Amino acid sequence: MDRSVSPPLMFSDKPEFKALSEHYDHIESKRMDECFDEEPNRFEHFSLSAAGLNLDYSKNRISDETIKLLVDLAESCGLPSAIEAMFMGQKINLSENRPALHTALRNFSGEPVMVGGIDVMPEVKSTLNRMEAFCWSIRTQQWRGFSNKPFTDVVSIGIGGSFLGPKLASEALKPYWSRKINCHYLSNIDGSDLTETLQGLSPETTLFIVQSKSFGTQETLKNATACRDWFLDNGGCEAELARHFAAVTANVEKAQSFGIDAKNIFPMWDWVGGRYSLWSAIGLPLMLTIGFENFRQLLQGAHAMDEHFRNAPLDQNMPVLLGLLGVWYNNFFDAQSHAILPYDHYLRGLPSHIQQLDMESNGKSVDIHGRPLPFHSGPIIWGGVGSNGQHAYHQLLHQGTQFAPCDFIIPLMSHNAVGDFHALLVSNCLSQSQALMKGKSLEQAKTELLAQGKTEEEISVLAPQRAIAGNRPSNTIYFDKSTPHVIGALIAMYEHKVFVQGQIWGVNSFDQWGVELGKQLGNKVHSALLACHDEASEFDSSTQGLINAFRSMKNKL
Ligand code: G6Q
Repeated sequence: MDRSVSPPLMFSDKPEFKALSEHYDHIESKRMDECFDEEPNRFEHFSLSAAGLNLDYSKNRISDETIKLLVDLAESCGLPSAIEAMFMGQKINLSENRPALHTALRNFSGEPVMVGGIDVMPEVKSTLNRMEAFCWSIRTQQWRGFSNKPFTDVVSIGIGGSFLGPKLASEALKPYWSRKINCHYLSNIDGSDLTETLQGLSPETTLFIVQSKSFGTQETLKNATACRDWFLDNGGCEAELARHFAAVTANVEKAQSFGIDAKNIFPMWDWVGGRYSLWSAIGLPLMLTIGFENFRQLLQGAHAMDEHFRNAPLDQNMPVLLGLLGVWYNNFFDAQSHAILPYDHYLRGLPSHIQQLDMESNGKSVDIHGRPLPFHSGPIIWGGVGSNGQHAYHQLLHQGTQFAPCDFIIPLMSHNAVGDFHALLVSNCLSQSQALMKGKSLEQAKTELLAQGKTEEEISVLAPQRAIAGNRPSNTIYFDKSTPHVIGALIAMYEHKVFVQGQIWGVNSFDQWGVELGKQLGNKVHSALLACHDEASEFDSSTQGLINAFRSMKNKL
């Protein structure tokens, strides 16, 4: 960044923001159901397909003018050149002085990607080849456990970005699992997670993959050590550790000093952020269960979305439109959260992954020039699988004082055709977005109550409680089936949506200083919990009081 040039205007100081604010005043009172009445082809008009995904964004509080003004805003915030800078490997992660190049991990274009004058693609490809060979030897049972039995279980040990993406993709692609290899994820520093994960596994047939970019994360190292102890205590021996432990890390030295054989260590690069690392060797446990070809399909789906994001005009660009719609609600309608609602059992992990991706990337209150933001940046991301959510938190979506735009996500075909189940699931999904949009008028509520024989007095109290305002926006993302290609495209689409928003708000979407602070503080409290005697406290009275409570319980055991 050239510090001699004064920083650009923040997005809220730009004339394009002012134009949108004025437009908001006109459109705010407009009802979407009226728009649908007035525009018979609104669905086709506000629909888009890319990389095997379809987006219906017609149930949004928008007109053509809204999209035009949002695109003007994106242009004035330099989005097109920022997209190019990311793909070209420029150091867009300014606070850590490095590129953010997850797109290189799924780059099938044949084009080089230069970092510091060196093409990273040969190393990316050779790592993928190594992963393929590793995967092949395990899946064809050439590589076996210490008692010569084939591997039946893989335990992935990692947390945060080294956990949520692979876990989501493993669950999403369960129909593609080889029946011979099960995949388990161990993340939390919680003896219960460890115990439950190892329950029923045999050291003879279990492969552990320690997944840590830094190889310095407390939870992961503790779990890895516990798994190694379990292996050694249950028939394994030091000499056989190399057969049963692999690692994915940027810190090869630390992995080796942990005891992992150099030939079983797969690289990570500093230009891949944890939450963007599914596409790297961090995807190894997934590859072991779904096979190399399906993993490649996942990468290709993501690459197809990358190509779309890089080349489509902004007003026909899926991640751009989703990002801009998010900005529209966040900064003009004052929505402070966004719900991710997959109607697919296999996609139940999607809200957690998108939550990390979005909140860790754009949960920032200072821009890349160090200026405090006078507006809201990343929203709270939450959600869960439908239709379960309909019987729970959807109430707030329909009638709460909080306003949360939603993404409904649904495959048109199920992997498990059971009677008319899928039609029922789809009908729940479609009727929810319809209900959010249309609501139920006070008049309708009154008519219903009248038909039930209620008195005027009762109706005046009950009808407002039963009326549903509607006009609540949602996107519907639908596709033929949850295939590896589609899942790759879907995850990449959200990655790029987050990038678009970060660019508009002017924040660095690729650092995470708050998460780093948590890692440092945890170690100090841990030492205090284990101390045998009181030392001068460096903690506030609440933290010290809680430490004391733990220690006195420990002393009673
Ligand atoms: C992701 C974050 C964070 C990270 C974990 C694990 O973008 O930086 O979630 O992935 O803290 O870190 P390691 O992979 O270094 O163990």
